Amino acid sequence: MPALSDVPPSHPRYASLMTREKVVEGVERGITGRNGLIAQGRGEAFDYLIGERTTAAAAEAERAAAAMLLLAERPVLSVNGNAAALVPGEMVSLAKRIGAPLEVNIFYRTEERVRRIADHLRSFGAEEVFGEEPDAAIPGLDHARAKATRGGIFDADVVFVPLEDGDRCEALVRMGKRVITVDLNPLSRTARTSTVTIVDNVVRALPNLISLVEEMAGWDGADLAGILEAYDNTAILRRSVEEVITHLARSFSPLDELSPP
Ligand code: PTJ
Repeated sequence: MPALSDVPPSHPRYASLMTREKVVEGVERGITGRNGLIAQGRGEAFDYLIGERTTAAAAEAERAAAAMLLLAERPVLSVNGNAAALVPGEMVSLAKRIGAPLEVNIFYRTEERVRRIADHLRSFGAEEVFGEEPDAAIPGLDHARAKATRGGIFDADVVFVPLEDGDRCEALVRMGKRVITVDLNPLSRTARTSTVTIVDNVVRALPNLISLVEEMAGWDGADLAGILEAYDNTAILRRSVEEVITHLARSFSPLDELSPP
């Protein structure tokens, strides 16, 4: 495969190749786990199925997520190896806009990788990064995966956790937290367990969320609460699956033309 610099921006798969390259770079820098490459591959496949765009259902979930983050009393943004490789500056920027800390919270935990991710976030201007000295455990998870920090995820009322594992997502919800996730697979356990599921690529979802939070920052609390009252995550997931079906049906006709008589 050619180096990224050899791929012209006009290449039809340029954005997707750039994203892939960032995850590879994350692995080389010890920020992203090797399993992150597999997760990215799965994500790419689902992104292809939705047409590599923010669907109407995802846009609605992003609006609900922005409202939930703005209404939260103790929001925390969780960062794993893939988010750190793909959207480090955006995570820091979103954290600043809503006055939330970040917490490094990784599935395949090594202390070295936690430290590298935290340093990486600080290099993008993050002021408050938890995760290097966990002092609490999320009930119902094994030791390494349970690690959390008081004042961070452990005490949060709303946790924004892109690309989360299903077990941990369920454990956070059991603790009474509202969980916002970004997951391109609308059928995953994480997608079905979360309070708000954004079925979008994290590289599109974060800039969208930043714009929405900026737009909605001055809104009345009652208007933000109204968005959440009207929000139905199961309906959003159903619509996300329908978007895949519609997109596939539309893409199928050119294949028909190619097939031999
Ligand atoms: O850094 P760590 O140790 O915390 O590990 C992070 C990964 C993501 C490797 C770990 O949590 C994991 O194994 O996740 P899964 O179970 O593979 O789930 C990842 C989910 O994220 C899958 O449903 C993918 O479709 C989805 N996904 C992958 N890339 C993206 C994505 N969703 C949104 N944007 C992406 N770029």
